[in-house]
Amino acid sequence: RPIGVMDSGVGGLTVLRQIVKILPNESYIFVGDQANLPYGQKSSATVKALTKRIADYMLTQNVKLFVIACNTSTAASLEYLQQILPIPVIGVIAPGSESAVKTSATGQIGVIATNGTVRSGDYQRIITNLNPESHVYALGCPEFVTMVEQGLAGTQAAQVAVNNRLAYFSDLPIDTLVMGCTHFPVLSQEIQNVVGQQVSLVDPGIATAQKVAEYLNKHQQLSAGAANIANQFHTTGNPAEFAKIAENLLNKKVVADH
Ligand code: DGN
Repeated sequence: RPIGVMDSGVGGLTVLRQIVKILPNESYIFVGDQANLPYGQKSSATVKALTKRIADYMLTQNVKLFVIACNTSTAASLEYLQQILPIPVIGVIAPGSESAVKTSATGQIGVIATNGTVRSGDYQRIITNLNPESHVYALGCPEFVTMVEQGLAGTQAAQVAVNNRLAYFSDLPIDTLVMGCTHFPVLSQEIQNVVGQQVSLVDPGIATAQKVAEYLNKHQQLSAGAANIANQFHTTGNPAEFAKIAENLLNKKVVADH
């Protein structure tokens, strides 16, 4: 049985690539809901309904586990889907928060995300629950999502936009910055360039992948060998454009359909 992974767009592939790295024998079904992107500006109820629709599709595909590889969807729908789905559901915010708390020496933690995720307060709440001494500075960076979807990572224009937005952190004492939107690790070079090497970047996809592996291992649901791998990529947007970005991110040939 495959693992289901969803996002509003290509961002979820940054989580998928971490899963593939540690679970190379698993099959995956990835859904990018690009027709409805960006999720970050929509109401929580709308995001919840969109995520539920994808979860229902995943159930028809008999997935063994559902990964919400989108912070905005995780904030809007994780608890709800965990209650109603017959399969385990793993989101990215708790793993990202745990990893931030482990990474930070000072407890001064920055979070960049969509406005929806910032508004939910989930990172702020989970991080300060884990370490009451910590302080979270959360900033919405919605334009980063568009840049990644347009394939602009690595360009001068992207660096300028990242410089402008992250100037917010220049006077803040953070030692750790959480990339709290799954699109953002695509811009990690640009982000690191602005905040400097003294700030550690956290990619929640890494801890999320570990959580997936731990769950499957514990429940003896790991796939046995590489022989039967069958991966599927679906987008509600343009399959050719999706595949182009996906190939860059995953470093392999990707065929996507609608
Ligand atoms: N990749 C999504 C996230 O992690 O929040 C959001 C992208 C979007 O739809 N704005």
